[in-house]
Amino acid sequence: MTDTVHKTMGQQSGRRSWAEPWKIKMVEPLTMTRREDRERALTEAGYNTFLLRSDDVYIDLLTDSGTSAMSDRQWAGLMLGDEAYAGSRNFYRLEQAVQSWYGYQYVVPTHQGRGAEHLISQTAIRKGQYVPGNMYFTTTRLHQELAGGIFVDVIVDAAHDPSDLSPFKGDVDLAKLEQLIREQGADNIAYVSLAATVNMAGGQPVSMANVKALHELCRRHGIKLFLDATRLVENAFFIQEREAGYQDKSIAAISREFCSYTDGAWMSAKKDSLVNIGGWLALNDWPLFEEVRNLVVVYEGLHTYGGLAGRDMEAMAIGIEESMQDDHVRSRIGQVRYLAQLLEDWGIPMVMPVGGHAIFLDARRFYPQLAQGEFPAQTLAAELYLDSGIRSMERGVVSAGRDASTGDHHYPKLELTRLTIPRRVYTQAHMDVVAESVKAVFDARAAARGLKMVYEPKYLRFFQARFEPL
Ligand code: P70
Repeated sequence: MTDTVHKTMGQQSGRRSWAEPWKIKMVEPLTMTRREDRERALTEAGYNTFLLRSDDVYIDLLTDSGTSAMSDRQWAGLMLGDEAYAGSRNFYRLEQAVQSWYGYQYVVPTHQGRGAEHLISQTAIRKGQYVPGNMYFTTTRLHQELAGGIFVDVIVDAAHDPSDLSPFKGDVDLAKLEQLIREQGADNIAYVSLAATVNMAGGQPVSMANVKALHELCRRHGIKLFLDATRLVENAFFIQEREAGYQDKSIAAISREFCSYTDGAWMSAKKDSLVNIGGWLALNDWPLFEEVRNLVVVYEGLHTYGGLAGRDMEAMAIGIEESMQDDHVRSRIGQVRYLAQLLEDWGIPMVMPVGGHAIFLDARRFYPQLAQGEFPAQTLAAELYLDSGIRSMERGVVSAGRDASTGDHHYPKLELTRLTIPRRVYTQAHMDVVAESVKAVFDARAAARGLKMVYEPKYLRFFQARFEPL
């Protein structure tokens, strides 16, 4: 054994260690799997990690969505559920939380993020209108397309380059947006769809300067600016860390300022807000909200529960407040960075700078021998699972789907495998195990052969597609 084994990470890198601002009150046993069990499970799942049973998974890094640990206060909140069909007191608590932490005026709950995406897309997009956004997100773009919109990517070019170290790779390229407005006319733009942080780019943040300038540009042309607030507090952390003038502002103040430059937001509360289910849509514009409030009763439920139980709304209201605490966000992103540091030291190719919620392994550089049509990122997710029972998610050509008009695959520049870290769930020792497994798969990279797709569903194919080894 070498000396370093007995040193803490802080000692090894010459600094004081940090630790989580919570302790563990209840534990959930994990399944320890054997290689032959994993081979059988992966074959049954058609080499798609979405089709694995979670009982066959050891460390589950598929997503940070709905997988975080609730606090004792949130669990206590579940007991305060007011399960009235109409006017539940928990709705008013949620409404108040969204109003005070995010600053929007009118709020409807939804069962999760895509419920809110559906409502905003159906009410704010006219058929044939363009919807510019800072890189696509799978469900967001699909709802925009189902409403007759045409998504246009206006993110900065740096976002498509995994080794570009720019601090705000989520920014909108204002020149691209202006060109679209010039070519199509402001009236043919439904709204600008801004995500903070940008999931598919690797959890990259948007700067305050960019949202401010975007707000100004949209105002000049009379175009609305709507925010995907799913991981906004993580975005606020990067602004606090990297943007001049924000070092002494709280995550809560930065988040609130960011929202103030937008006209409304949709939210998957399953991420930042530390709940297992829930979302909302919030707007400042009353006539548009009136339409939303009417449509929600068709698809989600009455406008004071939107597909949720009263107890879910209570847990969400408490989660919103907890998510805005600086110590919480620092330790959440600190854990992601801890894993990133280990991988970086071993020369593992990944998206840099590391974002807020996940490590995105660069499958192109892992497997240069594989063409994109042989699904390198899907292959990497399969190999990681086989090695150690760790579950990750493909974020490459399978996720990108097909072009709605030509029917060809979208071939995204980024071919990534995401190791997503749930909040308040795994320990530093789990991160060590993950890093070692990634290293083992990296060392065996020359042997990878790729996959072929043998079943492809029509919508969001990555969830249910099946593959076989080549
Ligand atoms: C993930 C999850 C969900 C999500 C998101 C952003 C920036 C909206 C939503 C939708 C779950 C997921 C969704 C599609 C494909 C894979 C995984 N992201 N906006 O794991 O919210 O899931 O609550 O409907 O990240 O990244 P919801």
